Amino acid sequence: MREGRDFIVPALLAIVALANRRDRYEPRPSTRERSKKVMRRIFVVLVLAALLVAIAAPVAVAIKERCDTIPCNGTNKKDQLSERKGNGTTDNIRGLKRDDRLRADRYSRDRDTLKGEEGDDVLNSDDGDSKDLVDGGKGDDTCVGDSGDRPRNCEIEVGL
Ligand SMILES: [Ca+2]
Ligand SMILES: [Ca+2]
Ligand SMILES: [Ca+2]
Ligand SMILES: [Ca+2]
Repeated sequence: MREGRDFIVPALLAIVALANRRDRYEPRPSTRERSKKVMRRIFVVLVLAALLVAIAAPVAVAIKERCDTIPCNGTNKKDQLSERKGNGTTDNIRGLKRDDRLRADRYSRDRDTLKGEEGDDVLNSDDGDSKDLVDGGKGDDTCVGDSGDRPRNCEIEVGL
């Protein structure tokens, strides 16, 4: 999607340049022809403006941050979320769709829940305690944790 957008803007600029191009050998147009041309140009500009507005419409952007809420939800893009600060802070993090990285390995003595949901996720509850739940959901998921943490739907389990 992003690659597509990067391509669209230069393409639109090229179209504008073409629309504004003057043929050097063109005979001088009559006033009527000129006003026709101007109208056509205005139309092209309006269409392009509408397209640009559509492209610039807000879309969900993947989240890459430390959570500050419970539950802490990602987006339907590739998110990287880590647990809230502090030992004993219970977290509940969901990646939603796409391939996410969810981390609850920094603080311990808590009861964290990590849910990857759709996509190939990497979940980490390797915080030294054995009270966490890691659930990969659909997809090929990798779960890293402590012996005693509860793995669900993990295709690859490390330390669990
Ligand atoms: Ca936590
Ligand atoms: Ca996601
Ligand atoms: Ca753990
Ligand atoms: Ca998953």
